[in-house]
Amino acid sequence: MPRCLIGIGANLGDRASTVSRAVQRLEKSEGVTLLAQSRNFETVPIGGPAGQGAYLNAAALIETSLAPEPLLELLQQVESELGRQRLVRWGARSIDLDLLLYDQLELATPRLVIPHPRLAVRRFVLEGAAEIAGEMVHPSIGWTIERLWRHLSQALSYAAIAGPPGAGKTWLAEQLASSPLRRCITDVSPASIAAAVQRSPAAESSGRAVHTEIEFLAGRQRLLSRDRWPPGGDWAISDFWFDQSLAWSAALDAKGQSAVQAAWRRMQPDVVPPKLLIVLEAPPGRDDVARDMSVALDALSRRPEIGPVLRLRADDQNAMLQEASAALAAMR
Ligand code: A4P
Ligand code: MG
Repeated sequence: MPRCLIGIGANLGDRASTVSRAVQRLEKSEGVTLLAQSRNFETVPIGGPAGQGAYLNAAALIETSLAPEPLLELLQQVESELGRQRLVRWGARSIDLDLLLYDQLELATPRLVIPHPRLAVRRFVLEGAAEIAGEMVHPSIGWTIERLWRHLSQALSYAAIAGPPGAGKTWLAEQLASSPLRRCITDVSPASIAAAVQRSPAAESSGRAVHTEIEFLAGRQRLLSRDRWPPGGDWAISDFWFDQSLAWSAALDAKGQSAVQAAWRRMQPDVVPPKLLIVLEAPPGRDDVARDMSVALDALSRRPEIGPVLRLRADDQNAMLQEASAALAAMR
């Protein structure tokens, strides 16, 4: 029978009592067996209206004969029995039950997305989940819950933004970095790259386009160098992604592509990898180049070593900023 991981959150009323009543109610439901329940963790509210009380968060592991949609209906039924009201997104609630994982299933319908899209970027979810289901694998990232949890504490607080031209990467990076302890890492300027390529004799032999891409890699390597990474601070956010050259190089011939890949492989060990990769999708109505770029970046972002990825639609800037800000706050 499928094993499912349920996230539990409460920040109104008698939180501990509501959490245990929710778990008892699930346990008694037809087709559900409770396998494990985590401790309760007190957490600061992330996102939503200011002034909310602290949350109690927990996780439960169940085995169930219910299909995903009926299981969601059961969770929502239990939420309403326990007084849940839906007034504003991320608003205070007596109880929130999220379906985090349904075995290895990946599903996206208008009503239900599995794995839960914010699972990998939330300390308040992963703490309880790691306690009872550390060995479960996040099917789209390919990492265990335990590894995702360790990543939150161990990775340097660096977020990279990737996306096609015109998606709003620089705007988003500047907005996210606009609080005191954060910094924005702005991409190398195309003009300085063009000047370097102009001066270089190597550009003649390898070809201007190839050489340009390798100069971009070298400039970004300097910006992201492990050796020069300042200690402490809150997030650093770059308006580029080191690996994006691998997408750009798709337009080159085979020889050019392997030259760019070889340069990427040589420099990559020195580069700080993002703790979070934010991928902006192509805004609607963009040209084919932007769409091809999006497809290539999406494929690169799904490689097994990448870790947590936040995919955002670029057509609503405020929604994009709200999602990304909440993710950065939830990963600290
Ligand atoms: N939905 C889609 N996929 C799922 C899924 N896998 N599990 C749909 C559950 N629901 C899913 O959810 C909105 C709609 O999402 C549902 O109708 C369902 O069809 P909701 O529970 O009605 O509203 P919500 O919870 O306000 O929205 P959302 O986006 O699910 O919020 P989250 O992501 O659950 O975040 N801070 C702390 N410290 N602790 C928390 O627990 N929780 C939230 C809510 C924000 N900040 C928090 C906490
Ligand atoms: Mg919810």
